[in-house]
Parts: sequence; structure tokens; C-alpha cells
Amino acid sequence: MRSGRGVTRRRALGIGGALGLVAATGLTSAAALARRPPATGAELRGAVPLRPPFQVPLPIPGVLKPVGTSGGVDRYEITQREASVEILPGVRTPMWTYDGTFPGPTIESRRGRPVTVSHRNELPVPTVVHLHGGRTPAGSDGYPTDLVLPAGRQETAMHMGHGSEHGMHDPRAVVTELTRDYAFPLDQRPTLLWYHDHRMDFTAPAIWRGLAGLHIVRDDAEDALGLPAGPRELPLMIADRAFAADGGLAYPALDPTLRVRPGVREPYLAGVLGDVILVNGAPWPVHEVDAARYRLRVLNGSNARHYELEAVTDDGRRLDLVQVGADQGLLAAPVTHKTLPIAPAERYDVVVDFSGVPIGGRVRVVNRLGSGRTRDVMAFRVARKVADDSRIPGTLSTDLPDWRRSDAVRVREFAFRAGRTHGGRGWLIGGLPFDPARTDVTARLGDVEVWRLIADVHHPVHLHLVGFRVLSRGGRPPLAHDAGLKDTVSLRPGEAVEIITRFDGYRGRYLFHCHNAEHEDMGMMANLEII
Ligand SMILES: [Cu+2]
Repeated sequence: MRSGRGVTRRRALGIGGALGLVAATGLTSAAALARRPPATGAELRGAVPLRPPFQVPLPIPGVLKPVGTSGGVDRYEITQREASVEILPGVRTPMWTYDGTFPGPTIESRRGRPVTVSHRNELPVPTVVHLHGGRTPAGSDGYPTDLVLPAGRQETAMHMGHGSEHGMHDPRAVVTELTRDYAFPLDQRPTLLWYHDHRMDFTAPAIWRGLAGLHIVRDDAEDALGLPAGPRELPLMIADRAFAADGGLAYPALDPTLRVRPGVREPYLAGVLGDVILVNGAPWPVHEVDAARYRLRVLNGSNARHYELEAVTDDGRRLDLVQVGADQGLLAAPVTHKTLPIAPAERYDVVVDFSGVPIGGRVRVVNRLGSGRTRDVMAFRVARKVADDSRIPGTLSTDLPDWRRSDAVRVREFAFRAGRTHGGRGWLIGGLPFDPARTDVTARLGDVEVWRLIADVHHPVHLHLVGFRVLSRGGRPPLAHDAGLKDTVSLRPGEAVEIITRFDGYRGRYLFHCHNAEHEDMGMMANLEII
């Protein structure tokens, strides 16, 4: 019944282009789509010998200290620079970093306490910083043409990131040289955000090279819940990469300078997957834990890889994944999962209880969608018995918006599918590739809208500025992991998902796009103007 409907819908969408792309990845197209392939994209095989998993300790990214405070605003400084980073043991990997590390430093903020982050670009290309999930005024949201140019590169602005190859010019772009101050009011629900590069046409390779970091927002109400905290709260940025023989990151960019020609070589048009799974920048790490509850703040920071996570003990028992939060903060009440799918850019806030695991026992976090080495993600080693006074309250939050379909002033529909772009094959929203000079959606501040999003292959769809709720999937009620307030929703092949949101916060030019970063660079982005 279900697969029959799926096939009909895919035919109705006429996704010949997507089938071609999937075929190019080596899957036999129609059969693969009918089975709902776990991957959209092709895996890049590295050339560095890899050690067995669960040897490298889990790193925790350092928390950045403000350089000063004035008028109640904390000021941070981050330098974007090239650095040689040890990701694989004994191997030096040149990366593009925030402050020399991958992931970049974590920023910890309180709800409603504004911060300014001053970024200095010492990289050889223009950059743009976007705080994913941030409720941010448009001028600091990191619009893809609001470039920060490297020093002395003003004259080359038109050749770098303005989409010059496409003949696009963006008269509204606000370009600075060397530095830019990004102002984040953080007047929003506490949650795990992440900041990353968002330059037009070159977001995917820039993130791949290392431009990503975490930003956690907290508040007193969340602190008072009694969830696991301190060393028992772990941020986990999961991301795949591939390493060339010289230790550098491999990536199939058409233009390895990342200056002029965007996009990737075939067969990677549907997305670039790596053969090494990193958590917080370490390959298949292991972390020693107490026999107690842990709060895992999970981000899928991969360009294109999807995961379906489960926590399995060495004797084959699956531990419950108790979800307490989504992309945009706490759920109303906990939701218990055995497995948890996570698409690029999604976050889940999950509590796992290690108290039933024997001392010395191991719990592996596994990706059910992976195969061979990419099936493993990381492991926990249970080291000692302890007292645990943490808890998971039955009520986590009472401030979730409860927009109803009848509140919506309009319904819009967008098809996310493969197609022709200026440069060749690419990815389209509503039949069009991204153009910074075209307004795709004009929404009134305060309006509630329902959007119906339709996919050919997997597309994790992200809206800037606002959180939304999932209303339906494939005409059915949302799935258990769709609970809460989200800012990224994973469309599965052939699926239509309805979301509801209120355009709230700020007026100005924002975006919505696919967060498969390769799709995003190859056209799958659109403008959202709030008036
Ligand atoms: Cu996509």
C-alpha cells in the first residue's frame, strides 16, 4: 500500500532528472528509489590507512570566552584561518578553521542576552557566517552574498562568490573587508545551534574543510529541570569526511580553489559522503562514562549523509534514546525511541541511561544506514558506579507554539527536485535555481502559513529565522521524531511534508534551502522576504 502510493507520487512528480542523478551514483535508479535508498549521494573513498574504531578519546570543543562585555552584550572574536589539525592519529590535515580547531570553539549563551561575534577572515576566499537556528536580524543572518573578503581582495569581489560565473549580481549584498561583526540577540528558546560558512555556491566545500562550530543557548527554566548536566551533558557533532593520501581532506570540487566555478564532479552531484565518521572532529571516538544518565546534544553536521542512530550494548541490547528536545529546543514531553533518524543539520537532544550497563561494558552508537566502517559512529565505555540525581521530567516545556491549520493565511507548495541550472545539472526549488536578485516568497511579519514541501530524493529542508512544526508526512500524521519545534525537516524520497510556522521576529531578506550542502550549492535555495 505504502510503496504503491510512493511510486505513483514519484511518477506524478516526473523526476527523470533525479533518477538520472541517482543512476550516476551507481544505484540502479528505479529499484533503488522504490526501496527508499538510505543515502542520497556517493561515497568518496579516502587513501589514508585507518585504525580500528573506538580508540581515540572523544574531544569536547572548548568554550569560547568573551573578550569583553559592554551594555549587557558579550563580545566574542573568532579568526577564520588555515590550520594543520590532527584529526586522524599521527596525520596532519590542513583545514579551514574557526580559531584553529575543528569543530570551532563552542559559544555558550543565555536566552535573551545578546552577543556580538566579530569574525576576522584570514582565509584565501570570501566567507559568510550563518548561525543555524538563530533568530537573527537579517543583517547578521549571513546572507550568502554578504561576504567578508580577505584583506586586499576588494577588487576581486566580483569574481569570488558573487555568482559572477552565472552572470548574477546582487545589488543588496553588504560586503565587508577582513572583518564583520555579527549581532545575535538570542531572544529565542534555548537549544543547540551551530554556526557555519554560508557563502553562495561554496558552502559545502567550506563546511567540509572545517568551517563549523556549536552555539548553545540556555535558560533558567531548562537548567531547573534536572536533566543530566556538567560532564554528563555532551555535544556531539557527527560529520563524515574522506582523507587523501597526503592527509588532506579529499573533496570532488570542480574548482579546488573554491573561487570561481561551483559544484562537484560526477558521480557526487547528489551529495558527497565520506568514508570516515567523525564525532567532534575525532574518528569513531570512545568516551568513558559513569553508569548514569547522559544528555547527548546531537548535531548531524554532515554535508549529505543521513544517519539512523541506535545505542547498542556489547550483548546486543538496545538502550532507549529518550528525546527531550528538537532543533528548536525542548519538547513538551519526552519521546522514547529505539532508533533515531537524523538528516544533515538536524539536532536531537537525547538522554541515554547507562546505569543498566555492567561496569567495563561498552555501548556502541551505530548508524543503521551505514555499511562496513560507516556503520559505526562512536562508543561509550561504562567506567564506574555512581549516584545519579538527574531526572527526566514528564513535562519539559509549556511554551511550544500550537499553530493550527485554521490559523494559516495561506498555503504554499514547493517541489524540491533535480533539474537544469545555468551551469548544467543541479537542484531546484519550484523549478528554479537560486538567484539572489529574485524574491521567491514574500511573507508578512506575524502571518501563519502552511508550506507543503515535496521531494524527489532526500532533501533536508531548512528555513532561516523561524522554527516550524511538522503537520503531516505523506498525508499521514507526523512521525515520533517530528515532535517539537524544528528548523530543518527531512523529506524522504517521493514524500510530501506539510509544515506550519509563524513569520516572527524580524523583517528582511532570509532564505530557505535544502541542507544537503551540495544541493544547496547547486541551486537548491530560495529567498524569503519578510515584510
Ligand atoms: Cu536536497
